[in-house]
Amino acid sequence: MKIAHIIPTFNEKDNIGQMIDMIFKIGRKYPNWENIVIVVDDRSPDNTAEIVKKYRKKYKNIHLLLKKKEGLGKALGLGYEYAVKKIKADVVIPNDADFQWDPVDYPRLIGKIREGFDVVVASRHVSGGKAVGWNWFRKLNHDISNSLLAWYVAGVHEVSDHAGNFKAIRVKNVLDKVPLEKMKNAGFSFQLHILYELSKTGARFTEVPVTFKERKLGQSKIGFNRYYIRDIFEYIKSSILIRLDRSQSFFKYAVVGVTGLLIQTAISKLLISLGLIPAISVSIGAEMAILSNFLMNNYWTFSKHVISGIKLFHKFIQFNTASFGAVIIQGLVVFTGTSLFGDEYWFWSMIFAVFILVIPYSYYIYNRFIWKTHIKKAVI
Ligand SMILES: Nc1nc2c(ncn2[C@@H]2O[C@H](COP(=O)(O)OP(=O)(O)O)[C@@H](O)[C@H]2O)c(=O)[nH]1
Ligand SMILES: [Mg+2]
Repeated sequence: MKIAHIIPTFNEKDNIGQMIDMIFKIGRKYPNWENIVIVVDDRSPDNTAEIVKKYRKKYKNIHLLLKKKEGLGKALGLGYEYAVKKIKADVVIPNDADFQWDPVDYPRLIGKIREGFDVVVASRHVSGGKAVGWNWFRKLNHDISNSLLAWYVAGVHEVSDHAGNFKAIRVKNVLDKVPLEKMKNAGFSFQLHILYELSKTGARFTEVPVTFKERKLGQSKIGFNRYYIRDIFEYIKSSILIRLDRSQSFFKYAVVGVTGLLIQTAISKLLISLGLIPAISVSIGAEMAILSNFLMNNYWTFSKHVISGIKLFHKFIQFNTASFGAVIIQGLVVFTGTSLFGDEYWFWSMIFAVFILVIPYSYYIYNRFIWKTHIKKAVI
């Protein structure tokens, strides 16, 4: 198994040598692993690169990529691309140079890859994981980016720790499907964006608890400077773009709903004009709309989770049952609305029921029970 360790560095001369030694030392215990270290350095003024060049004499499997100062995201993007295209690695493991994520944990991450997971995230937020030595500023910074932005705004729920660098990613059919060259993140929003891109490949995620320690030597790059402010804005922007990308299915679902309503109206009117009684006509119209909604949602809105064969019939029954829930909701709301405000309010009660209750209700049921789009999350 070819494992590419990607270490982005900016002024890490005191750490990088020890980090390289440690990665190879741990790797020696596993004869089937070929470990390769890729250091991506933004031409650090402290000459981190010179140390790496010295280490290249000690170990053959070290690659040094040098570039101008652009930020963590660009460095990681370049490292990932290099690992996939040039090294043709089986697994990629990014890590920081400063030992906050202890490299002794990497065999545990690989263990989960061997169990069949595709993305294994070293996590501070699963039972047994923690961060030590954080001041209020780092805590606030983390809570806003991780909980507020990544979880609630972006809606990335595959993992609970979105901000860290340390993880193991399978390359075949997972990382090699991610359009790395299109990722434009300069700063730490890369971490959230790559998780989202990986989720789109259908990857199986899991988290492994680890302790995030204090930096061994040197200084953190996080602090109030112009890069930090730029990175914060980029993080907010990324979170919103991810949410919009994910809500495409919601937009399609709304189009399907409106089409259904038109079909129901047209069929009901046609049958009434042919002499059928209104109650039966509207019922047939409604059932036709349900059928059209089901088929359009199956082949368009949720096309990535398409249902076919005999299951299609079974799901249609479920779908009809769920639609019946929507009928009940509307009936109850119209009953309450007209009892409170008078019969002439039937229309506004119905509109209220549809937009405030039925649309979210159906969308939830479809995602959760019919097309089961919710993520495959493993319990550890
Ligand atoms: N190449 C490169 N590496 C960076 C840059 N910013 C941070 N790093 C590296 O990314 C890792 C994490 O950065 P660090 O300052 O420790 O961030 P913190 O752990 O959040 O305080 C370290 O190995 C840094 O050297 C950058 O702009 N370019
Ligand atoms: Mg650090």
